[in-house]
Amino acid sequence: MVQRHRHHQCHRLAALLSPIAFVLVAAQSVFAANLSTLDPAGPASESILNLLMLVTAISAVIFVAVIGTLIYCIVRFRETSAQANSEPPQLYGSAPIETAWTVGPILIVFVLALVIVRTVVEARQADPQTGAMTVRVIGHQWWWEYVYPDQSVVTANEMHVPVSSPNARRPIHLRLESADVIHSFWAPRLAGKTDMIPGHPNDMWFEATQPGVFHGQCAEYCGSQHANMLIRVVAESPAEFEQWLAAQRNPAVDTPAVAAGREVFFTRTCSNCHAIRGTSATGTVGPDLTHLMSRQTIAAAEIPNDRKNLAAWLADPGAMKPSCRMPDLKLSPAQIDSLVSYLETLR
Ligand code: HEC
Ligand SMILES: [Cu+2]
Repeated sequence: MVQRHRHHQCHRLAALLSPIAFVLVAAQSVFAANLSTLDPAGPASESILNLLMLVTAISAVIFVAVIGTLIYCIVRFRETSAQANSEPPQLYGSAPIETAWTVGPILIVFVLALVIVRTVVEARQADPQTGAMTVRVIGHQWWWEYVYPDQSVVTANEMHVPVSSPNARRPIHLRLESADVIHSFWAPRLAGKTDMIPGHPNDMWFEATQPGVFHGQCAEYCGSQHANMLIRVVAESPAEFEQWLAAQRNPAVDTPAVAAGREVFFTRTCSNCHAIRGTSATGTVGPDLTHLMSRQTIAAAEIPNDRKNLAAWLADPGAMKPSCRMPDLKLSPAQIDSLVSYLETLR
């Protein structure tokens, strides 16, 4: 009996602590994954953080005032034995108090509305005229296509941008589109989230003021693999970025040693869905593979890009990303092996 009781308390304690533990673990992983709105890496996310801090500060003052008054009243006006059976003086209506608690909240809401509208307007017009570089972001179930129209570059799942500094600002303009359903682009350390609506392009602007790989997440439920539609934004020095651009612009190299794998690629329908510039593969259903090996991950940042994972992906994409839009093409182990060798030359 005692045993059971102890056990029970243990459960209670666990039940009490588990939400706290959950929040702590979630917070820790959000920071580790480079996803925290509390750690801005550019002016767009910074203005959102300022707004958050202001709203939190106002809420904290209200919280302290209300709870403080409550505690004061509980202590100050608690029942003493002398008054046990008598009613305290009753109060009916008070014009000053009622005016105060009507006008106060209206003022607070009004001030908040002004500040929020200002932040939203600022975010919408963040200086497109200072020569922002445009990147078209096209959401697909369940991966990201990145097109740099003025640089003639097409890539997938990992967007590269130059770092912006006060004397060499490099603002980025994202043109947000969708190939199928509604998605939403959100890399919290860089900017707020904006929906990607089929047939209705949206725009957003950001600057990355420090180098790094900033993570993000599709923020609008878009089907079964929505949770595995992750974003990677690689912010690098302008020189590194120019190098990356130049490499991406090149067509794929043709390596005679992997002709067997190349043959499989063109006979097993891969080229219907994937493009490899410099070859006759021009499919647009799946990610552009011209420089596949320049990316650290595949399948929307889900899976590290290495030989083992590429082979597993080709053996059965659905096993790694259930119900994804790439079918199991029933390749033989030998075909997979030569295909992976070919893919590995796409640097
Ligand atoms: C019916 C269209 C279709 C065919 C055919 C197809 N793929 Fe795919 N492929 C896709 C789609 C869609 C994705 C993205 C899946 C996701 O991340 O949700 C993809 C992803 C990939 C990726 C990961 C790319 C990245 O950057 O994430 C590789 C590699 C790949 N396919 C190779 C191949 C090869 C090799 C073949 C031929 C054996 C092939 N695909 C056939 C549609 C197709
Ligand atoms: Cu999505």
